[in-house]
Amino acid sequence: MNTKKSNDLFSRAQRLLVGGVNSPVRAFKAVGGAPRFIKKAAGPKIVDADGNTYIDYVCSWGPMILGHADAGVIETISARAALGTSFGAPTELEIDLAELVTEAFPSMERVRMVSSGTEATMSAIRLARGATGRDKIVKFAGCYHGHSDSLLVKAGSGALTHGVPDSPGVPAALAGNTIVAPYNDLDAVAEILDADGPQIACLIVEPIAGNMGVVPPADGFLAGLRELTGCHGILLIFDEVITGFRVAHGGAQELYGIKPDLTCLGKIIGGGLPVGAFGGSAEIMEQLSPVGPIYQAGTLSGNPIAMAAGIATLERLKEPGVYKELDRLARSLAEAVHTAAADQKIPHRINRVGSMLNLFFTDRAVETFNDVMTCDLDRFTKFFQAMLDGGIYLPPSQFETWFVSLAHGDGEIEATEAALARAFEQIK
Ligand code: KE4
Repeated sequence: MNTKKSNDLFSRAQRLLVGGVNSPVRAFKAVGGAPRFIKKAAGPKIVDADGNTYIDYVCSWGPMILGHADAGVIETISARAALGTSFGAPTELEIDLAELVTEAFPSMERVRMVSSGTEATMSAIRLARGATGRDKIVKFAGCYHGHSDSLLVKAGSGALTHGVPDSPGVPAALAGNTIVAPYNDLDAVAEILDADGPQIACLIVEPIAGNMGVVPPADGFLAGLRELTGCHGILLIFDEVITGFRVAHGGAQELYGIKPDLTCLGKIIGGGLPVGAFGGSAEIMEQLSPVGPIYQAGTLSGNPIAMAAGIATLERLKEPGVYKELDRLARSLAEAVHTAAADQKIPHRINRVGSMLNLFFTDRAVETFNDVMTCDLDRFTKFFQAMLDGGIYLPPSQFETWFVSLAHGDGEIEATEAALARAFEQIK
């Protein structure tokens, strides 16, 4: 496959953009080689600078659930742009998107729009700390909630895993307020809350982990978190930046029937443009400025074009049968991967919830972060490169999620089957 233009662009990009990218995972460091520079996309496919076409299962890390360059979304964006791009003043569009969000997420009585998932989770944590008067938070190893300081924390040594910085630049004093628990381990959470409960403002969780590969919640895990946090006056925050409008119209909280105190959204609700949101009960949310004292703000929050793209996307996701079709496509993809791997007798596990899935090279179940870390990452790298050469664009890291869109169809699955057969033959 000729990738000269991408390689040249990568060299040129690195002269000005750190690592040649504006978000680290795009640099292909986990899988090697130069990233493909994308020129355009339509439906389930993306085209790189050299004109190579790929079936895309990254979907911009989740937002492109309708497929790329959806005609309705593009028309909406174009028409809206002609009326002005940003006013720094309220617009009806923000109300319209908030209504679509709260209709799907009844736990969100009030919403605040922001411009990224990071802003949503960072602001929700500040709100939880302000509303409870407590400083500590709990997160889970392997879960990613964006790059705000309190969340770039890894488990420290010591029994209760008080956090230490997971990046230079995060003050140890701040990281020490983040307690890191093992995902799917309710006993560990109970122990942490028994020890530190009165000092803990919130517990933030990906209700379906999508940033260690896909790891679904164990039976009873989410219900257990709901009960434990409730007993300690701790706010339960569902980070549904990936799962919101992805695994069900009302996200994981609809799928599992759990009502969090705060919900964070992103990705899909912007339809490919920069939108994040957080929300919860009026009682909690109205402690935010300008009603309450807890400050949060943003120049481009509620940007009219981003709102319009989100509205066009969420309107389509209300159509009957959407989630059944997404599930059908993802199931077909998972079956194709399993068949091809089994044909070559390659040990593997596929974790899937609705239209988010992931492949691990292992002979055991993948139910915890530790399970993920025992998987064969070298084999994943070889698989990724073989699939890329075969015209299939997967996330360039084991610790991500594959997505399908409504633009994917049986033709894409069949083409992927052929690429899978070649790739597993190559890496067996
Ligand atoms: P953003 O700030 O990237 O919009 O959202 C942060 C975030 C928050 N919560 C969850 C569950 C997330 O998955 C993310 C961001 N996801 C990554 C991919 N797993 C974005 C890709 C990237 O970092 O370039």
